[in-house]
Amino acid sequence: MRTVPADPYPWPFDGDLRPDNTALIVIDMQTDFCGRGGYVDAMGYDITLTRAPIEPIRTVLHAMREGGFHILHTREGHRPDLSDLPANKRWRSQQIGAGIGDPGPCGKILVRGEPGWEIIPELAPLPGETIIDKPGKGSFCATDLELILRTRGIRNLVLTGITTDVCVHTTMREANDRGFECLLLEDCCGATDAGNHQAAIKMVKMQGGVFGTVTDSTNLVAALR
Ligand code: C5J
Repeated sequence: MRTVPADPYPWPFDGDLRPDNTALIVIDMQTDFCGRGGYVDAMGYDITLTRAPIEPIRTVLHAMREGGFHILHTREGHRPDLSDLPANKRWRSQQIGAGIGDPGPCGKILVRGEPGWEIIPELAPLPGETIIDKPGKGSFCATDLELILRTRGIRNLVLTGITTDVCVHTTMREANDRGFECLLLEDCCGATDAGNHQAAIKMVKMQGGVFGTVTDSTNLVAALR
C-alpha cells in the first residue's frame, strides 16, 4: 500500500502504486507550444506561462526514470500533406493568425518533422521511451496509446505538460473514462491563460475527484523516495 498526498484524495485510490503499473505522460512539450516563434507565440499568447512547467517536469522525469516507471511523451501535429487536419481546425488557426501548416519562424506550424513540432531539448525523450503522435487534443484519439498502456499493464497515469485546459485535460478525461487512475501535477502543467489553468485544476477536484486527483511535483517526488 503506497499513496501520494493529493487533493481531493490520496493517489492512487487503492494504494496500488508500482513502477510496472504506473506511467508518467509528458504532453506536448513542443517548441510550437512553449518556444519563441512557435504556434502559441504566433497566436500572441505569453509563453512564460507554457514554459513554467519545464523545470518541475524535469525533476519528475528524473525521479520517475530513476524509479523505473514507464515514461511516455506526446506530440500534437499533422502529416505534411495535412490529410489529417480537419478543415475547421485549420480555419480557426488561420483566423487567429497562426495557420496550421503555414510557414513560420519554426517551420510549418504543427506539422510533423518541422522544428517547431519537436519536443524541446530540455525534456527530450530518452531512447526507449514511447512517443505518441496525435493529430488532436486528446492523446487517445486516433493513436495507439490505449493499446500500449493495456499491453504493458499500466493502470496509473501521472499527467504533465501543456496546455492544462486543452490537451492535458482532454487526455485526462479520455483516460478517466477508460478506467485509468489519473494524477495531475499542478506545477507540471501550464495554459495560455492563468485563469484557465486554475479553472482546469478546480474542475478535476469536483465531485470527489471527477477526473482523478491533483498534487504537485514536490509531493510526488517525496512519496516516490
Ligand atoms: C492546444 C495543446 N492548446 N497541446 N494544444 O492547442 O494543448
